[in-house]
Amino acid sequence: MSVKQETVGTQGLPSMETVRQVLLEQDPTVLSVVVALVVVLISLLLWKLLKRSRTSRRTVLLLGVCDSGKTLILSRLLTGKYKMTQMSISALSATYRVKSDKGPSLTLVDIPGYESLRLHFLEQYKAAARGLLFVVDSSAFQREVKEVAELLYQLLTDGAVLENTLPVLIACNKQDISMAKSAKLIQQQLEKELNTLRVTRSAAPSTLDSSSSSTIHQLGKKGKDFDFSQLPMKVEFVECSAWDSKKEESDANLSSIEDWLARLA
Ligand SMILES: Nc1nc2c(ncn2[C@@H]2O[C@H](COP(=O)(O)OP(=O)(O)OP(=O)(O)O)[C@@H](O)[C@H]2O)c(=O)[nH]1
Ligand SMILES: [Mg+2]
Repeated sequence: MSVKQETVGTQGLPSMETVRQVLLEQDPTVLSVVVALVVVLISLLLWKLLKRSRTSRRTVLLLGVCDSGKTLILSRLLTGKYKMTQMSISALSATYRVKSDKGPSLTLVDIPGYESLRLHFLEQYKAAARGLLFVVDSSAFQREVKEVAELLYQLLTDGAVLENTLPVLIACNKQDISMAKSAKLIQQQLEKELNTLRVTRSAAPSTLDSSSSSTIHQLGKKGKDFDFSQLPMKVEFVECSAWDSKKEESDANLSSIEDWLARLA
């Protein structure tokens, strides 16, 4: 009776002492092989789980402040055609077949730029996101830099975006307009602005609605001036135009976005 109590734990399982003794009696090489096998199996399982979660997320969110050109870009990507647009008041979702040999499809979701709508739809779609297509009006950038940086800060410190290390493409749109800033200049100014923002944000208490499920995280490396390479996700900058106002036949140049979407899919 007393022997049974020593070898069997409270739940009818072998006690730790018994397991230890059995393991000590084994050949150490057999033991290391078993441990290595268990480690390999667990890693395989985790890798499969991670892969499944990535392949099940096939949505690309088009984000950006009002009037940056998200809806026109979506229309061009889907049909190639120019379309008159109005301020979006709802998210628009469509299937997009990427331009590559395999031709897998993605779901593109155009999130309205208007602030309160944008937050609502972002919460709704972000869990399914595979990547973010962040559209900037390069011709209005000087005027809008603060607003653009605030939205970008919110996205880059979002728990779901960080957890899935979502790739981000910053599409510097409206390059057909002569006043348009280059992608390089936009990147530099955004880095400066985000650097300032993270100082003010970390000093001030959060002003976010407490009902929001978003968790705000640290942006970039502490004690270093911010640059996009410090982020866990890949952030790329490209120039594009969804409309060429200078040409008779309204043309578009969205090949950089199409290439990114093909790589993402
Ligand atoms: N010149 C020029 N105009 C553009 C370009 N892309 C979009 N526009 C114009 O910019 C305006 C706003 O475009 P939308 O696609 O409606 O902008 P949006 O980002 O969807 O705006 P919200 O729905 O308010 O968030 C429209 O008049 C477009 O025709 C471009 O590359 N060049
Ligand atoms: Mg729109």
